[in-house]
Amino acid sequence: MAACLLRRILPFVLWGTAVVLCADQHAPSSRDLRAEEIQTKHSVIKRVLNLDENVTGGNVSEAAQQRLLQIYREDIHPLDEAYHFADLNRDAISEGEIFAKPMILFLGPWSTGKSTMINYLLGTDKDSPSKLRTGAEPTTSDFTVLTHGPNHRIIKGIQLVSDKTKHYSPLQKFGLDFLERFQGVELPSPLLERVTLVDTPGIIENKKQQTRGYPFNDVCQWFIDRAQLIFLIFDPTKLDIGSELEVLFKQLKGHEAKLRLILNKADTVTPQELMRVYGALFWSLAPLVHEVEPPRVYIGSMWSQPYRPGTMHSVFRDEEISLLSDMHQIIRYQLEHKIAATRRHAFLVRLHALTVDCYLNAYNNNRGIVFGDNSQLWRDIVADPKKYGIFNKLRQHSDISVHDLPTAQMYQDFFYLNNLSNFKSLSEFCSFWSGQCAMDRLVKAINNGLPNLLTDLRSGNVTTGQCSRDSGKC
Ligand SMILES: Nc1nc2c(ncn2[C@@H]2O[C@H](COP(=O)(O)OP(=O)(O)O)[C@@H](O)[C@H]2O)c(=O)[nH]1
Ligand SMILES: [Mg+2]
Repeated sequence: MAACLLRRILPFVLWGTAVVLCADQHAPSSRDLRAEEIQTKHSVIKRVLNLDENVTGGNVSEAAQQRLLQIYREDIHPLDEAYHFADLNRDAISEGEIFAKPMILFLGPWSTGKSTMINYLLGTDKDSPSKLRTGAEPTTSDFTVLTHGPNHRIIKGIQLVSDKTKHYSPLQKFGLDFLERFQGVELPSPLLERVTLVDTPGIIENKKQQTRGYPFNDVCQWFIDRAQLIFLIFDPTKLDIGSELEVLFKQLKGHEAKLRLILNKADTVTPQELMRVYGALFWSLAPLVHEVEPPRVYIGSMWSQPYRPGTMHSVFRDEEISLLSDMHQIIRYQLEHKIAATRRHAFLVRLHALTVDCYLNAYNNNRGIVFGDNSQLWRDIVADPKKYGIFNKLRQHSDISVHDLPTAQMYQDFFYLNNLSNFKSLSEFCSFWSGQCAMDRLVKAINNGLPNLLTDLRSGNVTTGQCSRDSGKC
């Protein structure tokens, strides 16, 4: 009887044991699952940002880059240099900056996951020597510029600002204390072949600016003006918006198009809490962001860890893909952005050259005897340009908006640095032989050269060595 029973049960027992053994062999451990999830997260970054593709943009973009450089050097730079545009302190950008890789700036309160997110994007979160320091306490006290290089290398701020091949020399004006807190990190990375990332010290609301030893907000402004994309990162458990952040919001005015808000570490709260925080974030931001269309807010957990159970995995995943696509657009359309930035620069250089010319004309038309001391007259013009109709003359140009006009204060500062005798009037920048003037070339670059380059780039119609359509030069 017992033998019969055993014969009947045995196949089931053996089958059951086999299933258990098989399951043991093939079921991935929770560690494997975590590793797999992390790997998937990294492969999504690679796929969406196209990091496996060759980085050179092909013939069209190289030819377009050359044409842009030609327009910049021949049509824009001569007046930029002659009228010391850089001293005006009005969004002055150098050739190096125009042709640099797009910059992505990470801003926000401390411990919101800025450095962790950079490590995650670069894949330096494990034991890489290039890993940025992270932690629950305020860990980042430096502005760190991450760029591509053949090997891991740390470059001190003082070295960065004196390197002519880079374009950080204007940062010198923020003083030695700042340079102590400024550094570059070079590392081989396919992402850094495409963009430059800038990590910043967190905003600490209870800390006075002066205790930093340098003008933190002014330094942020320098980077804000130059970044192509700004990630302002928040932590859902610490949404206090204090005075330092308020100042930052004011500084972001006019740059809303490149601003993205990230509600990071969203895995630290429950879905209900997250919804409440999302609403609160918008509420706090409303008076600070002066745009009809509010900036895009991404929600997620941008780090190399699996999503926490019980949190909104699929939402985080989709949000992360959208954010990466946003970054990819910046990389893909960088030449278009460069052309637009160059055109804006050209426009400001023109406005500046016309303004200085108006000051010069006002001086020449009002001065008395040829060899007399006219320094009082000059001081009067600089102190009260309205009396001499300087800005009214600029308004006579139909293509200059009143909203773009400079202020008298800007030119008081400018002429404090620059003597009148530094400048020649615009009429002196005309060729005796061809009759062509530098201002005509600048206007042609703004109205024809740069817009045509954009059109040709979009239609894939740019070739190397091609004559610039307007200047007729090769
Ligand atoms: N739960 C969770 N913690 C995170 C996330 N991102 C970063 N952290 C942690 O938050 C802390 C602060 O991160 P850190 O990158 O130093 O913040 P930073 O001061 O903004 O650069 C660190 O302990 C990180 O491990 C995330 O998405 N989820
Ligand atoms: Mg940090």
